[in-house]
Amino acid sequence: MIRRIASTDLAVLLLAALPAGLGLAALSAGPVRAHAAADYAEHCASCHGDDRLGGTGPALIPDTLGRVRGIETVIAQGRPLTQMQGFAEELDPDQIASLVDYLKQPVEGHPGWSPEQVAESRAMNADYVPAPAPVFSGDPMNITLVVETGDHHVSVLDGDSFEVLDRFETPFAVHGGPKFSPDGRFVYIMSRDGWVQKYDIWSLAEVGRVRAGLNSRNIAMSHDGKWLAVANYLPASLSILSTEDLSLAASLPVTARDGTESRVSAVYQAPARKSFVLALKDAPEIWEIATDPDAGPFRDGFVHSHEKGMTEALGAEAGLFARRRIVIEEPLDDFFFTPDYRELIGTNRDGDKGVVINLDVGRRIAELPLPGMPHLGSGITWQRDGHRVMATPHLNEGVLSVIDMTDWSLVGQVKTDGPGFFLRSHDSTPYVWADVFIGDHKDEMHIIDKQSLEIVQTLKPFPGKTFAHAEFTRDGSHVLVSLWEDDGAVLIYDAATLEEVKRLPMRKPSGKYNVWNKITFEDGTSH
Ligand code: DHE
Repeated sequence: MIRRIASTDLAVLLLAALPAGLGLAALSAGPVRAHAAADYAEHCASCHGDDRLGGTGPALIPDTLGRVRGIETVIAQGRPLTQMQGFAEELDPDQIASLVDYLKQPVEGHPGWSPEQVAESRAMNADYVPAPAPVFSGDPMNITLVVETGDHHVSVLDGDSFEVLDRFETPFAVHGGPKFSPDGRFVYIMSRDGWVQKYDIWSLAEVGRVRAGLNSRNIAMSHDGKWLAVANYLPASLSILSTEDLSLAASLPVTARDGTESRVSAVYQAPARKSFVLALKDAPEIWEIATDPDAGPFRDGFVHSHEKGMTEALGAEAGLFARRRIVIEEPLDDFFFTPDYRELIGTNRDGDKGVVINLDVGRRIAELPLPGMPHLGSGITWQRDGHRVMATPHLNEGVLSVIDMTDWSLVGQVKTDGPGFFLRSHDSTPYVWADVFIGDHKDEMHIIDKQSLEIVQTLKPFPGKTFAHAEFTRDGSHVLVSLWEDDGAVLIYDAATLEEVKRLPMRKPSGKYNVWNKITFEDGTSH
């Protein structure tokens, strides 16, 4: 007689087969999830970790998977040109669907990432030999890096000849701008899984990598190039690495004054202030961390008295990595800084205004009506009618707001064909390049006159395909734009004639970063 296995029996059998940490939550959620946990243990854990927090493969947790589309297809068919094989032979569609459901559940407990685990993850390239001079003949200050998210690589382009000098593998899912050392020789690249990779542009070689967090947002370079800060969602912390050898110099848990643990939305470099500035996701505070033991606002245990109901700033310990809290009325995000780093504009959660904070006095000094979710992090500035203005796209509205930075008034709004994500310009060009990343017009790039605020031309070389994110060469003579598709390309335009001069095939190219424009904090680029 064939005995039917009751689901409870099955659960007991599976529990014995599961790796530590996977069993109980899966089982308490029922037999389907227990099956999925067993499938995970059998097919996925060796690369993605028993705890789903990542290994040779990326972490498979809701924090990161929320962004990945077509997970079922990836499990069934794998990812071309990666180590992710397809499992259609081993798992039927129902099993794959249960597995996806299982992966979308939060991991058990409160995943942490200790300083010891950071240290253990550190892997320096034993074959790396620093070159005494660039191993290529082009201008090392005119190198442009292209992040290719299609197969997780970066292409290193000579900014004059547009020759690809190197193409190297990055950790999975790089996000945000890579950060260069102040001399432009080294670049640091971060993945959403918290890996930070150091690459030597002169030697065209990886120096090493380390996992600074489990789910990270972005990185920032200190004014002197000694420290690299990593903003983490998981654990809620800021990791500070030595740029020299990627060792962990400090790990700062982020807890608000009332004891609330907060994720870090982003960390920004504020070289003029010799500090890092942190946007906190879950608390009405902005943090400033000193990158110089003698940095001004921290030296005297800065304390700012405040009007009732207004913001306040409190002093902190002195010394390297001393922290200053600026208490605000509501959490702010997506910062844009004035060129002197005295003021920043952030957006609130509802995305209906811009709040200007003066970092010296540590309080709000102005508020701008900016409905439609302004994307201030993409803001750029230029001179217009003797005034410095800044422009920001909006993520929910087809409009570009232009703000006078002397009195924070709204100078004008440029109506675009849809919401955009990124803006770029350069001192040497009369134009702003603004993509229309979101919606039906994702295939367009507007060229906008910086003085008249008129759209002078709209490029649309590939109807129906995403065409976004521009970057200028060092002298501003050429502009690189991504055909943001798996079978994509980088198109290179003459910045004056707006004619295409070259096309380089790339795998879903996203951001592009010119060494010179980044290390000189060129006005036309976001930092
Ligand atoms: Fe980004 C930069 C946050 C979604 C591509 N993005 C940044 C930065 C932040 C940020 C804080 C600045 C980092 C830096 O350079 O130091 N991004 C966010 C979000 O909160 C958001 C909306 C949701 C999220 O999931 O994180 C988000 N970003 C995206 C995307 O969906 C994009 C288009 C594709 C992707 O790669 O994930 C994307 N973000 C980028 C790029 C930059 C970036 C290419 C760097 C722009 C630059 O020119 O410097």
